[in-house]
Amino acid sequence: MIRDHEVLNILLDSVRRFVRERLVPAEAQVAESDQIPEPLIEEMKAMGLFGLTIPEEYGGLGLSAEEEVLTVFELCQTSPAFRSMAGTNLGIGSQGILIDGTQEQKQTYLPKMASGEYIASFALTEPGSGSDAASLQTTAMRDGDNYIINGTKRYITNAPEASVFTLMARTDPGNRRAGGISAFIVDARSKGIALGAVDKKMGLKGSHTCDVIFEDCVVPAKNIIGGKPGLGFKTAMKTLDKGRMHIAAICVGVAQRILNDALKYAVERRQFGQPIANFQLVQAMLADSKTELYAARTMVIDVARRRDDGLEHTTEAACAKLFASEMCGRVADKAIQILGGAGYMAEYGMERFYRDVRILRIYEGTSQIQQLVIAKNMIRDFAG
Ligand code: COS
Repeated sequence: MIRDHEVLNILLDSVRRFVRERLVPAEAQVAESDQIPEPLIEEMKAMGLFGLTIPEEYGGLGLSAEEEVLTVFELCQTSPAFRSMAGTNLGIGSQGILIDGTQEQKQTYLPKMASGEYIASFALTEPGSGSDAASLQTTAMRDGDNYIINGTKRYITNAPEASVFTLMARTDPGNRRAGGISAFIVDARSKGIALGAVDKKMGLKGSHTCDVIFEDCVVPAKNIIGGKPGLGFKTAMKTLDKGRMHIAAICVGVAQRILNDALKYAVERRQFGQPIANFQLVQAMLADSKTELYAARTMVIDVARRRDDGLEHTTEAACAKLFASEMCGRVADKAIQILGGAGYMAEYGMERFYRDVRILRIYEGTSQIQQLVIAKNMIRDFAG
């Protein structure tokens, strides 16, 4: 749903310009230093990029899902590390509170996330619990008006920068599956929280992950999202429905940038006395990439419209994430092939994209988890 085309176009134009003039020139430096320069982060905050998805009443831009994905397409015409800096505030870090939080929780946390004053992180994955999220072992034991948290969370995006965690922990030790899990809002400065070393990753330099270790960390009981224990797994799953649509939009944006660069190279690079874009085997790679990119873009917009219309979209979000992330990997692979030797060399930047996009098929649910979600829902719907 696009509420006002004119207003949206102004936003899209300014994001496009910011990406072209400020972020693209900084890509190599960010990859080299593994750090996004502070002035760029401040500019992102000032543009409202940390609050795109947070409603206006809490200080955000309150974009509809369709407006959000169109904005993400633009924001991701550069290294996806930049989006990642704001990404947990836009998605998995804030959405649990937005979807299931109490009015007081929303009022306390969302304005600070929208402005970027707080960086929010989503702490679900553990050393022993990844795809099987319901098996998580971090415990939260009731103690008067508090809960005492113990356990380790792993690969937590933006944890080194986080002010607040949306944490999933087991409040009912007698229930080893989903129903025993609650979601908490945890202040990152709480006693009993330690951070592991920043992970050394294959790509996405400038975006940081690390372990978060909870040792007798005291969290007020009023910080359970929604106020009721036992609903945390569902909050996490609803958050991931939104997150998967968002990741699919990233895939479309980055794939578009990769394909633009590959096309430019193919038109400019000459071999056998002519541009390599004249050769049909190169054209086939360009055309196949364009076709599946268009298909993914169409899927993402459809999921967003379903979400805006209040329709069920768990299956469609999983389909879009599955297709778009696999598409992005294929487009990056073909782009390396089109660039040939240059594609393999760091100075051209394409090998960086190739490494960066690999995570898109893994986080917020691997491709195999998306397949499971899709098939499970198909079978459930068939049974009526
Ligand atoms: N929205 C609302 N509720 C949902 C839901 C959704 N999208 N998906 C599941 N639920 C509910 C189910 O309805 C069920 O509720 P009831 O017990 O009341 O029936 C409950 O949650 C448990 O669901 P289910 O039995 O399907 O859970 P499973 O343990 O089988 O796990 C998968 C489901 C595999 C899909 C889940 O663990 C998952 O998404 N894993 C990947 C985790 C992930 O993406 N990690 C990345 C971390 S962020 S980088």
